[in-house]
Amino acid sequence: MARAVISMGSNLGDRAESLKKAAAALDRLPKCRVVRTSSFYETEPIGVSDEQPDYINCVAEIETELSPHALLGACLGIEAALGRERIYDKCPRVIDLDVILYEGYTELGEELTVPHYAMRERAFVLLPLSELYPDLSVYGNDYLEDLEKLGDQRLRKADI
Ligand code: PH2
Ligand code: MG
Ligand code: MG
Repeated sequence: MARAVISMGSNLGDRAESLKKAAAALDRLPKCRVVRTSSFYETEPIGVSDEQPDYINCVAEIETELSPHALLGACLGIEAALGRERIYDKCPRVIDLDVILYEGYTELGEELTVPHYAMRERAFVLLPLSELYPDLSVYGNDYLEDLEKLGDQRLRKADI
């Protein structure tokens, strides 16, 4: 069994409901169990080139026997089942599930990059992650200093 962290985001439709459905779907996967999830945060869009609605983001820690690539495939399947449409890069979405960390595993690949290529620049990932790992030391990676530099990103706990 390995631990892994999935980052979830939504900025279309009933955002909180989509995150809850995605967490339930992750928990229902064979060889996969959701151990704990962070609070939900309402977050401004980061790194997008157009006007977009705010997101709701959270992270979930899972325990899994799926390989990193099988887990990625399962996440893409859940996104499709919840109605995600890919119209252009970083377009608004009903649900996005990213495998951001996987215990004992790193890869810099076309299909999958672990740790996630942009997580160090994203308070919407690091702040929820700090609820699960208060010192932001996760599977041998340290993110506390990264989060300290992101004070200008606007986000707040969602009232759900
Ligand atoms: N996802 C992106 C790009 N920008 N911004 C926020 N606040 N939340 C996201 O989930 C997000 C984003 C690409 O996946
Ligand atoms: Mg993403
Ligand atoms: Mg994604």
